[in-house]
Amino acid sequence: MKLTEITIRHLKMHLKSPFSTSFGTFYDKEFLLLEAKDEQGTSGWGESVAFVAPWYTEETLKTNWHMLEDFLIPLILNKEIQHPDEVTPLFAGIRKNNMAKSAIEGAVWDIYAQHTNQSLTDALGGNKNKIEVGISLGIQESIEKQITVVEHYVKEGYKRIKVKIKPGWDVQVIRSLRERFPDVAMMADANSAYSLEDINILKQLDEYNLTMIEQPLASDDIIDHAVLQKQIKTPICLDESINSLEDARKAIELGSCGVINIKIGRVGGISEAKKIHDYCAEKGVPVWCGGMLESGIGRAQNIALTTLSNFVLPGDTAGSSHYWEKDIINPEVIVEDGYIQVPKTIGIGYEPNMEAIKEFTVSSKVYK
Ligand code: OSB
Ligand code: MG
Repeated sequence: MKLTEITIRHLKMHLKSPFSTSFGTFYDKEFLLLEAKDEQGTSGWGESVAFVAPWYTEETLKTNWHMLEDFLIPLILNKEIQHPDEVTPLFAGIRKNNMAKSAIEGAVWDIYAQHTNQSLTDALGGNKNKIEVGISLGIQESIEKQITVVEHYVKEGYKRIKVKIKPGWDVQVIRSLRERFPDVAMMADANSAYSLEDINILKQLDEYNLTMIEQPLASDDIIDHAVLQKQIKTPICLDESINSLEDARKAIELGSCGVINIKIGRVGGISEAKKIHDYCAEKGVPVWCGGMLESGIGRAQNIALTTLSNFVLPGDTAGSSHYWEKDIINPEVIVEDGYIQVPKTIGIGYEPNMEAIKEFTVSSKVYK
């Protein structure tokens, strides 16, 4: 295939309820949606998961647009591509900017799946008909409210509950939740809010039978996480620290984590995500698919990725209606009893809803 035209759209979608983390609160999701067309007129879709502000990683919506327009699109337009695995090497001369790269690579995977007449799941070698789903819940204004919110999603059947923690909103919250929900699979995500100076807090969290503690320490650290992992029995899950297969290899060799959260955008695309998955499988390290409050396009890719066999823990791939009044795909992603049925149709398994996409588009530009 050859990409002959790429459209970047800036979308703004309102979140049904605000989402609060240790680094800030989201009220809306603004992101870049990318549509690539090849010489046969096949459209493939990709989503950049970069946020408006550099809170989670250094990438933002605007830096992504800059990278796409000035570097990545010129590198890929009209280049002959046999397989999506060729996209990452094509971008190798551009450092980092993984979320921008991933938006194009995802669209290439979509076109590739369509050209080879298969679902993205089959194109990736996935082998599940349904996937288990967990949910990530933001920080609430009181412990009572947090308990009420968790209870709602436990009742909906989500297979694992993740709560966000930050200094001052940690041990007491987890203790209260554990007392109320003694048997629920539960985990905490700190989004890098602690340091080794807080080891006493982290050791207290170790007492509540959490499935894992996600990214307690600095976003670029694997050394201190290794020190911490030796002192707590709860597996550490790395999110922000893992941006490539190389990062995963080093973290596992150092003993910095027992679990890895794989996000397609953070690692630069589906091919790299698959490589990390394969490496972790070989090393006996379980993985799961994280979320970035994606629209249906990114969510569809997450679902396909999760069908790979070492995605043994429930991901943060909640249903469309948890986030939005209306998603930008048809049908929307539905979670029932904590499962998503994996679509078998050709491509990403969901149709872009052009009307909804138009409604949420703030600006757009076509490159050819
Ligand atoms: O750390 O996993 C995270 C959302 C935004 C930024 C970072 C994270 C998250 C989530 C939400 O936890 C997962 C989701 O529901 O998409
Ligand atoms: Mg996280």
